[in-house]
Amino acid sequence: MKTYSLLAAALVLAAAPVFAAAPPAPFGPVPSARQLAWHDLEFYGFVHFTVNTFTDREWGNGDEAESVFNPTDFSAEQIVQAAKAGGMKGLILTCKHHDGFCLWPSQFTEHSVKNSPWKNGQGDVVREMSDACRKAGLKFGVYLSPWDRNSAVYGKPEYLTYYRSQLRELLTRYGPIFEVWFDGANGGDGYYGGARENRNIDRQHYYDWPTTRAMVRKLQPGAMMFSDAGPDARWIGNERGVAGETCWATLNPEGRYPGSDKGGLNSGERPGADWIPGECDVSIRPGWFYHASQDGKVKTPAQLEDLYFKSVGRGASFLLNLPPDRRGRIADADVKSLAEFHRRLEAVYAKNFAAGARVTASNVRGNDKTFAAKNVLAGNGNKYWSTDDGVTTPELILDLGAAKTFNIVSLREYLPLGQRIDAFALDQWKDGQWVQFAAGTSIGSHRLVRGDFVTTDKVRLRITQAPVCPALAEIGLYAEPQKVAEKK
Ligand code: FUL
Repeated sequence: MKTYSLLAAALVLAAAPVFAAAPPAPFGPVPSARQLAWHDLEFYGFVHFTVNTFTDREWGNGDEAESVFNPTDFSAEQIVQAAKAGGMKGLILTCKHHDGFCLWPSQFTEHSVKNSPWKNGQGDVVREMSDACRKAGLKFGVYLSPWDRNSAVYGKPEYLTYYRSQLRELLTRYGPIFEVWFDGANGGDGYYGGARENRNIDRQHYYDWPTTRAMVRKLQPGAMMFSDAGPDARWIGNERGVAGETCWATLNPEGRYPGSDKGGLNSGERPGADWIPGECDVSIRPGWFYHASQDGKVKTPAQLEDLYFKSVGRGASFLLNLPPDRRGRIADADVKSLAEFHRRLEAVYAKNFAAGARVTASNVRGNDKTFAAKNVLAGNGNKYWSTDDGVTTPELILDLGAAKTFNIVSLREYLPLGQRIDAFALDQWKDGQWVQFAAGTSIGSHRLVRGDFVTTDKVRLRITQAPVCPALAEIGLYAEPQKVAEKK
């Protein structure tokens, strides 16, 4: 009787929530809900398309006749399908580039598709692209160049009303927008309604960004705003698509604005006042716009893989540009390379060699299974392994049960609690002892350690530096079949 009641009491106590350890306090700035949703995307595309496609230029002057824009076989479906087959989760369209030509029939200018021969002026590229994206389950985003070399009022206060009116059209007519891209390239010579002169503006103050940002927040609360200064995602500081080997999701936005040249974008800043993760933009070809002369220079699947590991694998996102040609379609070579890149990544992620491993850790927060070491295998991002406060350099061991061969280690922090880990090391069990095979710094949203093949039955992760206890959401072990094949 006594035994039974003791047992019952023990069961009650074990199940009682009063013994559950509290989650760690967040560290530093943490992502907003819109940023968390965006982090999940990881890979999406840019579509650079305008008069430049037909004039063979990268920057139009603003004096291009509307009649120049005349794709012979435009297909939003083809573009979207190419993106989807490549594994992209969304597309951002250059609705207006520096030349000022609008891909939608804006009511605020004559310089748009409505005065082009394409579909007898009845077409709307933004409409077709946003519809096709939605139909295919891709997110849709807009690029609206702040610099406008066509507008007569560019450089004057009236231009801001014009810019915001256009932005309002884009944010209210085409459904949910996942990202608004504010380019920093700005000012200089242009057509400017016939003035043909040089107009330089004060990049920091002219655009009154706070007002524009507030408008975007109001009209599209879910939209990320991208620029050299965030506020939601930042430029990575180069157009090669490469994030810093160390890349923090945090930044000090003070004194930054689109076009500011302040440094620190490639690696982020730690400590940083705000959560402003990096986005790596790069084109699949040398140019942002289509040029037939670059048909032989499409990036190979191996080059795209390299970019993926140097962007997504460093906690940033990968924004790859696919420029439609004069038909208004993505050229075959680009479609093929992108699809093969995707096939290779799928092959990598098809098998996680850590799945089913026995996971132990030097410390588990409050000995509570809510924070158990094995949470790093859950793979759904909602669970994490954490340690007691003050335990900042713990280790975690994966016992794989049998020797496995891999060359990629995937790590993710639990982002709602901030970026907590400064540095880590990875060891393999070899000839009766631990031997280090990799080490790194920032983790954040995703860290992919890609190296030589390792064959072992046990892997150890050591957190070597952290200001607070870690909250780690994932460890995965993968192998690149392509590399195995290439080695043979
Ligand atoms: C730059 C622009 O000047 C390029 O033409 C391109 O749009 C690139 C994505 O951003 O600042």
